[in-house]
Amino acid sequence: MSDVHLPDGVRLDTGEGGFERLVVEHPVASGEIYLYGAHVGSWSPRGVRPVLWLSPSSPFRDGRAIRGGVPLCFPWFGPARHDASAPAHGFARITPWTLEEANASDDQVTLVLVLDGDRAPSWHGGAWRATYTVAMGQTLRLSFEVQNLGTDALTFEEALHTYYAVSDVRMTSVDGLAGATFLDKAAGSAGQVQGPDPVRFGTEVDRLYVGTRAACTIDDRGWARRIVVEKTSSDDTVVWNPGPERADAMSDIGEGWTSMVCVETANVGDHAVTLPPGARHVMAAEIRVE
Ligand code: TA6
Repeated sequence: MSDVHLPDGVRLDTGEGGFERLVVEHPVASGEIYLYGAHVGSWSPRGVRPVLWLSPSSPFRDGRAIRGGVPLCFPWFGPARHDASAPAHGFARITPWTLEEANASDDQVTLVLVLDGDRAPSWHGGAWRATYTVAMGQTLRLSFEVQNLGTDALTFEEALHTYYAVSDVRMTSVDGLAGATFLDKAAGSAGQVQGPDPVRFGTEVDRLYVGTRAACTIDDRGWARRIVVEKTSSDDTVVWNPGPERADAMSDIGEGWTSMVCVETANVGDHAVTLPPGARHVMAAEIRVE
């Protein structure tokens, strides 16, 4: 158990799978964050239906990533290039984090979680520190900082692999990427350019939009709501929905593919971050519902 003082509106309890979780019940918002993976599991501004999708069949087991919410991908995205046996999307999402600070104001609850290099000493000699600040209010602010504590340069990839809840993905589109170049992982092709139309769904969509800092809007016609995702210090955006066939092969998604879409704030591939010794980098996303 953490010895950090918890303000009114925040409690620590045991969630799914026996994992420790911070529960936020505040006049402006409610939500939860698992210490395992510093995983934001839910967030709802007061009076608004849940903004994030969390799979009802998610595993809550050591070594497995929670399916849904906001998996934090770090220090690599997708399969590790240096070691085929290393966990996909990095170890941060399957490692317990430590609560460092918890504050509440009239407008929001702010929780700061840290992951120190000694939790994964084989990577960069453990000479690094990650700090994740989650502010829940009318908006959700996710701020991910990495600090290089070593004497060599530190290179990493990162993504806030956010799963949004939608009425039906087939009645949902994503705006904001017109003109951006993308790598289409589902089709296995690179160098395509998004036309003026928004991204639409129905079959598998797995796209890495490169070199875009634009805000995206998830336009959900079924629930008549728009979710706006603004970001800072992020050069890439990933858009993912597995579609029916791929989802069918994923026990923790299945029919759920119609209820979710991922729009991810990222720095990956050519936009991996390199930090000189002593430097730090902060990538952030700000999410609101209109
Ligand atoms: O962000 C898209 C993606 O990299 C897809 O390729 C898909 O595999 C998805 O993430 C989920 O990955 P996971 O390791 O959580 O099953």
